[in-house]
Amino acid sequence: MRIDVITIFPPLLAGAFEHSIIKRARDGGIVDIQIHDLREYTDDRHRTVDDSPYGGGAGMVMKPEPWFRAVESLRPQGNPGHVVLLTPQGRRLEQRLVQEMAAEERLIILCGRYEGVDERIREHLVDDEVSIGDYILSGGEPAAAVLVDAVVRLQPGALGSSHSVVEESFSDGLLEYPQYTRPPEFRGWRVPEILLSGDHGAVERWRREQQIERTRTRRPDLLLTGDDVSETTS
Ligand code: 9D3
Repeated sequence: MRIDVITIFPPLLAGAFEHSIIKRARDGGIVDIQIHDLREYTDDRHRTVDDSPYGGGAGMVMKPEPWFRAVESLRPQGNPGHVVLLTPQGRRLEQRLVQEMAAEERLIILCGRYEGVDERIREHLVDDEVSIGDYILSGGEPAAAVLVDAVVRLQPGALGSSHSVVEESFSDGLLEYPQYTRPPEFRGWRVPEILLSGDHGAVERWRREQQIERTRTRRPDLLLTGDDVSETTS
């Protein structure tokens, strides 16, 4: 899969893709991620990407020309790619949407800034608009890091063998059970005895109960909708 991200702050994103699972996926040729500076696609001396809004009002609006030039230079005829604008007005990101994005051959992600982008960008350049949730960010860059991370880990081979895909397939959209490691007692707090018992059947049942109870108290919405956050496709 190929992912292009266009931003006025490339350094804000570069580090996000240089560690852990994304780094391994890039090094292994599973995904090709390229970050582009929007200002490289301006043509004036000041590398202007924004201007004041027609009709008046506070703040600045991102100009259309640099965005069109950037996207058009990234997709020579025949390899369109799915163009996604990150914006508070977009479709709310959830695992189902991540799966949809992960199935694309090519993603071109646009990170907005300022008060917004010229509407012609949405109408004539963008295929899809995505928000990562109802809170205010300073721009689309943190949202791009989230989207890329979620999409890359769904690419075949990205997770490697250390990741227990089988176990996750049983989670069925429930929250995880409590986990413990050594020591068996820390500052007087003991690990639940059942986990030390060696009774694997009892451990399984306890974990399942914990998952269901935890989901019921913390995220009852997950039980109601039947949404499945499992990472497996089978
Ligand atoms: C304070 C400005 N707001 C006035 C109504 C609108 C606004 C514009 C631009 C709010 C935030 C932003 C910058 N955010 C994003 O570009 C963004 C975002 C977000 O803020 N929350 C969740 N997902 C996303 S994706 C892109």
